[in-house]
Amino acid sequence: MDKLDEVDISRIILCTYHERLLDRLASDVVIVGAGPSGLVAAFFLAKSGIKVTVLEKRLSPGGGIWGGGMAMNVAVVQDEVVPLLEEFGIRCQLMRNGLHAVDSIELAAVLCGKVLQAGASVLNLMTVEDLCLHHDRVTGVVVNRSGVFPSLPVDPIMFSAKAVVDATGHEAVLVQSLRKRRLLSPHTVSEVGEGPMNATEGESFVVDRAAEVFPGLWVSGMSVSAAFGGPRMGPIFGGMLLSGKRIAQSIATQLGPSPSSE
Ligand code: 48H
Repeated sequence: MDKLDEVDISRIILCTYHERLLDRLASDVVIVGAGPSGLVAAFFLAKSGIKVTVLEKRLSPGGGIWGGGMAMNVAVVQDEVVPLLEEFGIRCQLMRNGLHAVDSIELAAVLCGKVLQAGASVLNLMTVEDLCLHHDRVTGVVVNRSGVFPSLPVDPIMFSAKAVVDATGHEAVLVQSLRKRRLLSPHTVSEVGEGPMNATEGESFVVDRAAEVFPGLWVSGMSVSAAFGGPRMGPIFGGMLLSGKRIAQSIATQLGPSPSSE
């Protein structure tokens, strides 16, 4: 093996990463949270030629997928989701009553790979701490390094986008940031957050109600329940995947056929 230059290795990381970071300061769509709904949304947006950047606060993208139910790495999905899994090349096994078992690790790993191959960029260890607003419209997100925020007095930077998706799961971080400033109409959002478990209603809710919650801010996945007061559904993931697909279609329609990025 040839002699390796340790500084070259560091130089490659620095150049590649910072080139990517600079390119991603302006996107068509920023998705906050790389759970099942955020990843599926990113895939379909990127596939239709939209410049999409996913910001994830943890080291590993995948959100709640890895843990399946109660840290048993099996994800359950319903019949309607099988064509979507087939599109990704993810295997599933029919178990009973229209319910299928999927290996959580395969689900998370394949989704991540497909998102990148479709052209989206995923930046991990990025904590979105706030939104940027201009003239009552969300124009981007305020981001700090995970580990830095909130423990050190370091100011964040900003990533701009024409549309921002809150896909942060139960926390609904961006919805909360508007809610606490009383910027969301009590007629459109719930004050109390998600409701008790009802798998059937919860699964339909996150798909049917995935929408723009404030000009420029969209919700998908569990954030939909948290925003509009829908039931939680427990460890079933079909609704999350379909919610991500639905929001991608709605955003693509709003942005138009050939969005331009600066
Ligand atoms: C950057 C952030 C921030 C932040 C959080 O929780 P997720 O898996 O979200 P969904 O909606 O795609 O899927 C929900 C599902 O996993 C689930 O919890 C279900 C079905 N529960 C049912 C029930 O009854 O309990 O992923 C959200 C992602 C995670 O990776 C977070 O780390 C990330 O968002 N995130 N990223 N900045 N401020 N906050």
